[in-house]
Amino acid sequence: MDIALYYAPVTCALVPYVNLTEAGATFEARPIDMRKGGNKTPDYLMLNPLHKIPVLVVDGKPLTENVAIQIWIARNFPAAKLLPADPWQEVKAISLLAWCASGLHPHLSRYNGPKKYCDAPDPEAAIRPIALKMVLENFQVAEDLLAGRKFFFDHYTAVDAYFFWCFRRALQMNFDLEKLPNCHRHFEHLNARASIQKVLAFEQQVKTQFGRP
Ligand SMILES: N[C@@H](CCC(=O)N[C@@H](CS)C(=O)NCC(=O)O)C(=O)O
Repeated sequence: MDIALYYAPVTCALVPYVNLTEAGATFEARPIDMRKGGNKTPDYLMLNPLHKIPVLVVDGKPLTENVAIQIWIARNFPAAKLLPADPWQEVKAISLLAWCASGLHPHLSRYNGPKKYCDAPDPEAAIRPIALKMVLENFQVAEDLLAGRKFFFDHYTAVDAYFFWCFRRALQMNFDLEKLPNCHRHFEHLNARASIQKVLAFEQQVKTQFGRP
């Protein structure tokens, strides 16, 4: 099986990179420089007409959307237990993956790029406080789920990497997250994991390659 992952630094492509690594999969990460429009070239648009990263290409066939990508990895590398074995717990995990993708990520995107969502004179002032409120409301759900727990489920699952990425983006945007000790603990614990350290090293390598600090 030939697996390629289209990846860009800082983006949610971190999640499949981590889970492919957790799965022990052999894959080629193909870095895309979004600042130079690498996700809008004709070749990339053939893979994903919506110019989003990540795309997973399996034996030449592109798969978009992080939720589907994580499920594909979990199904094809069952030994890694990236989703819980119990059927109910499995769909609960898929529910949390979908929540990261459609509940959390869009609010982070709105905070990060308000101009894309608002044509009022001062988009940052109009959008950011609302987006921040929505992110914090969502993080509170995670805070409750993570109370007294190392992971969202009994062991590491794909959900942990996805939530790690969401929380990392919020930290990078300097949100005040002081009132979320369980999320912080989860973040620090994940941060020490070998798969996360591997993607962070790769991210730095790609940034250097792209001439960024
Ligand atoms: N729903 C998509 C969202 C992916 C997404 O928004 N990716 C961002 C980076 S984190 C992106 O590629 N943005 C560039 C663009 O929209 O042109 C998924 O879950 O895979």
